[in-house]
Amino acid sequence: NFSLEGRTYVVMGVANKRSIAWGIAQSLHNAGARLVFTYANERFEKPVRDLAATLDRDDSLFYECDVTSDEAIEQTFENIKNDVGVIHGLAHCIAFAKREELSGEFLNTSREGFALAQDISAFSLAAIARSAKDLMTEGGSILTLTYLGGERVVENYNVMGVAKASLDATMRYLANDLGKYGVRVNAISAGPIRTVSAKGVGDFNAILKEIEERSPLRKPVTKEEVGDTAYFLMSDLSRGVTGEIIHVDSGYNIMG
Ligand code: 0WD
Repeated sequence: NFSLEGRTYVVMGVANKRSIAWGIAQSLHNAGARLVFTYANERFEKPVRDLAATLDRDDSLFYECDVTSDEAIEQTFENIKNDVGVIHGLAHCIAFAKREELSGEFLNTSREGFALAQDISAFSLAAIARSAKDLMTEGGSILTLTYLGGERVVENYNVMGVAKASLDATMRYLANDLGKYGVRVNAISAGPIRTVSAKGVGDFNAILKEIEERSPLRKPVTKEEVGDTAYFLMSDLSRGVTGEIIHVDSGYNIMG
């Protein structure tokens, strides 16, 4: 049975309807899951609640969680535990880098910008996993979103590429730590999708065009395609998969 009925999943990082996190939320919802949303600050509360209201069920829950704060993370999962008890998975769809460091040369990255990108985009997964694991008493699946720029040099991706490399390694170490609790940890490496975060990356249009011209499928991926792979990773269909990066990128990563 690969329905997610009777299960609860936390989705972190919905900013608006274009967010990849929203594509994931929709796929999990369509599979029958109950959803718990977290957002960075009160600015996102209404947009997230309005989006969730378009789903045909009304038991979603909402929490503010700025992942730069250990206290906020601990408190959020304490609250989720009190309100729902058990969770079956979590999607970490969060990243941040200073806009001025997402173009030009990586060489110009500042100490502070480097640390900030690592903190929000990579360390947060470890901090969240530590708190979320206590709610995954029936086993679980943790999923993060990464990008090819962590495996190779992608023009302009710079400090975020280094943060994604760190996120990928964080994901693997967590997979090893949490496997004994029946918790799997994986990443989806998504192809470029036009979102608020993507707009911060220099010459994003050129990256998209390259996918259209050179990827095996000759078209950019959609957040719905990423969402359906997320559903697979959250379901028991993927029960033998952990520590893995699945590329949902129209096959672009195989091209030389
Ligand atoms: O092409 C793309 N869009 C790709 C994105 C390709 C491959 C991977 N990804 C990754 C991103 O790096 C990120 O990890 O997917 C993830 C989701 O990104 P997205 O859907 O492209 O972007 P967006 O809709 O902007 O959501 C990212 C959200 C933030 O939105 P804002 O507008 O605030 O930047 O990350 C959240 C926030 O909701 N976020 C935080 N959440 C909690 N605490 C924090 C924070 N401190 N900072 C950012």
